[in-house]
Amino acid sequence: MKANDKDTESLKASRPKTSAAGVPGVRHAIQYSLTQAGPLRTTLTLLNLNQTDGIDCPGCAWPDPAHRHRNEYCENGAKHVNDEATTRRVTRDFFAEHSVAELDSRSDLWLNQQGRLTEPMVKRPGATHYEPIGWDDALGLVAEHLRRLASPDEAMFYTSGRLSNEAAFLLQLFARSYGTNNLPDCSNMCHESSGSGLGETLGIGKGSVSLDDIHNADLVLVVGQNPGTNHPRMLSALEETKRNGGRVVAVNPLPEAGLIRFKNPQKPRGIVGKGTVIADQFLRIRPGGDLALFQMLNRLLLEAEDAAPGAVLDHDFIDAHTTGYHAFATHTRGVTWEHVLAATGLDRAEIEALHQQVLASRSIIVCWAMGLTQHRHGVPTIREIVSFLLLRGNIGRPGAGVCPVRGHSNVQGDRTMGIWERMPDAFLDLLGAEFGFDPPRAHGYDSVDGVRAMRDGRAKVFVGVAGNFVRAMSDSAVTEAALRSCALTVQISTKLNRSHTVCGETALILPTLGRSDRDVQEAGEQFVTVEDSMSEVHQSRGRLEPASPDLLSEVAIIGRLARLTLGEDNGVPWEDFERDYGLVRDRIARVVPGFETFNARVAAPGGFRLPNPVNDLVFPTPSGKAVFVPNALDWLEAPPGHLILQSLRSHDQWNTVPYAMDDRYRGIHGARRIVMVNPDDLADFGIDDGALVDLVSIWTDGSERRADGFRVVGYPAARGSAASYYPETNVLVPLDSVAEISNTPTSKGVIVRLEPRWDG
Ligand SMILES: Nc1nc2c(c(=O)[nH]1)N[C@H]1C(S)=C(S)[C@@H](COP(=O)(O)OP(=O)(O)OC[C@H]3O[C@@H](n4cnc5c(=O)[nH]c(N)nc54)[C@H](O)[C@@H]3O)O[C@H]1N2
Ligand SMILES: Nc1nc2c(c(=O)[nH]1)N[C@H]1C(S)=C(S)[C@@H](COP(=O)(O)OP(=O)(O)OC[C@H]3O[C@@H](n4cnc5c(=O)[nH]c(N)nc54)[C@H](O)[C@@H]3O)O[C@H]1N2
Ligand code: SF4
Ligand SMILES: [Mo]
Repeated sequence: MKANDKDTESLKASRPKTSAAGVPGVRHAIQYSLTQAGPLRTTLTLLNLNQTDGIDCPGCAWPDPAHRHRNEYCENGAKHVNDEATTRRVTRDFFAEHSVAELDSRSDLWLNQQGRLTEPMVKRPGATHYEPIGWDDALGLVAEHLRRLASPDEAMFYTSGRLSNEAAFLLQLFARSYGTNNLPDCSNMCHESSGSGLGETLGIGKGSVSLDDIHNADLVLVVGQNPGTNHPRMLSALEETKRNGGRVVAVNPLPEAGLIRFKNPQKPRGIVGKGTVIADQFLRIRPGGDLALFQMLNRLLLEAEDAAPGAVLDHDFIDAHTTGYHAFATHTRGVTWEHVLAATGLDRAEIEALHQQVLASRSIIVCWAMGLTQHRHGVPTIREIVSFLLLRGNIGRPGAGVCPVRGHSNVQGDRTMGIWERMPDAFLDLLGAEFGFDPPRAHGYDSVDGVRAMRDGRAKVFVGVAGNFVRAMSDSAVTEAALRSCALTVQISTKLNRSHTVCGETALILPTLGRSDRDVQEAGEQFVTVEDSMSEVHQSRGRLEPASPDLLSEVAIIGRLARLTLGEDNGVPWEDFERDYGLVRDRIARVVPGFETFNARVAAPGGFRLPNPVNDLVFPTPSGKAVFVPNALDWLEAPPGHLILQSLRSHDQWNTVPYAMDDRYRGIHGARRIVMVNPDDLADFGIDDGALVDLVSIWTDGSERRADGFRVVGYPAARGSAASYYPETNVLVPLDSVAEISNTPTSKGVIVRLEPRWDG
């Protein structure tokens, strides 16, 4: 049992908060920052955070406004950057003191709190400890393993969205030059369903709106997203929407604090007053009910049009720019209230009230995140949302469009740079022509297929950059065994995490510069670039003294590894790229559409916005038009005595990394092994608030998975649902439980029962 399995004793649960941020938010951010980075580095990071010549926030992908405040960051952004800027260090003495087995018994929180990694370390076959190794030997060891593999497809290269554009471009170039498309990334577990659903219907897997659009929309639907914690500055944008007379509707199984009331810490009113009420309507939906909700909204639009022909739908738009309308309309008219009410757990009156808001709104935006994408039917749900917008011409118009809100700060950019196991041929053609090689064409492994391949012995070398794969992936026991079966695991990381303790026969930890670290190469001080959730590309420049003199940048590590693996004469000037990142950008400019004259344009303060053809009503689909897709209605049903469990983030964590044991807005303090359940469901089950239970998930093949020792917290969640934190609950998600088409683990739709413990 790991240490985080024993933390329920100190739980203090109080009433959930109804407002977010304001003074307490700022105080919490500064407190955490000071415990990590001390006053000097805290001041430096915060003064530079999200400024045009400063550090791009390593937190989420929410964009920066054109006119920036001196304090253009949120509580959590401050925590994320100072978690990286920490003055704590993990040295060779630390690894001599703690065996790998001992480190593996520590909690995720404890591992992260040890501080920044400082020099390359190796765990040799059979060894109990990591020991120091020089950079040349470390990279030579990886190259030797890679060259020995029977096929390049026995290796895989995982990344998270922390990687810069420059490093991401070089990583995919290296993987493809070496001969594989095995480039799984965190997107596979995150917004892949958005990419699949948008790609099929609009022809491009990205959001179409800008911050201005959000500010000027008549109606913004925030669906399956908790911005108060995960994209805090989005609340400032929604506040602006409201000021301009727009409305906001939240659709969520939980009444999330920031959506109900928001205190803007940048405005005196936000600090002293009661704050803005953000959501005009809140629909407490059952997890997985959103497809049904949007199908009914679409049916109601069709019926409203029948009643007042020409007054509701945008027929000019539908005729000129879409295909599939008639089949879609016929299908949608068959959707029944009975099914929709069962699927959503909502009242008919609530849905009709939302329909009235829709009718009253000329321009509509739908924003969403993991509450939609991490479901079996995530892709159909996104397609249904697109149809909802197409019906009234809410695409390619100011104040209207699709807004998948991305997670990691550069997750969208990494995909643009070619981090994808299925990049289209057009990209591979340009890449091959630029560097004089023939990139492999067969699709590679995504995250789920990657685990299957390691489990089955088809993949033997795992290289991870900037993430924590073993904790991020579903079916923890299977994923752990898969990684342990590898001949070599390599982690290019800033901080210690579980992927260093659950490792292959040989394991390497390669420490690297973070966003906040100054990056000086032969040609001088370097900056990198990132692309946010709204396709704005801009610079990020590290400002702090690096955590250790022995760190290499990601660009340097990837380039040196490529030279050692592929040989010096492989035709790519890796050494020049390491010397001057501008040379990497020159190549990106020639390979990636939209990046023409990259260096010149990214030099401008604030950078530039990539074009989204959809906004010019150009749809890069096979038909050249946006596509209405009729979706079979699907929703989640739990057998009697069971609940639909969603695994989500607390306010005090960055993905797999808890910063503290609290979830302030939800009124939970001192524990993470908790499960939030509606008191009426608890009464039905005869389980007391505060009881100790095991969570047991069931799967279609009859198998069960168990997570021990969770404290029950009565919570105003939708009936029939439960919520608990990730990564602790990943053990419950079967590897084969994935979204159709996107192959994303169904982290928000796990069927579980609560088994009371005798020792509770
Ligand atoms: N502080 C902080 N910020 C982060 C992160 C972090 O870990 N910490 N992670 C970053 C990353 S990588 C990502 S992807 C984003 C994630 O951002 P979010 O998607 O906001 O993150 P989650 O905590 O997974 O929350 C999912 C939300 O969807 C709701 N939900 C769950 N199931 C359903 C459903 O079926 N229907 C509806 N309508 N709602 C549902 C949940 O109640 C919750 O409010 O945040 C990014 N920002
Ligand atoms: N059950 C469940 N599972 C989920 C989710 C869920 O909601 N529920 N969410 C999924 C989602 S949306 C995502 S995005 C994934 C996240 O999965 P990952 O992206 O793999 O995980 P992170 O926790 O973001 O990775 C943290 C590690 O990144 C390293 N790191 C941080 N900054 C840098 C840097 O600048 N450079 C380098 N090289 N390393 C750095 C640090 O060592 C740190 O320990 O998890 C997924 N898994
Ligand atoms: S909203 Fe996201 S990008 Fe902006 S400061 Fe907060 S964490 Fe950073
Ligand atoms: Mo994510």
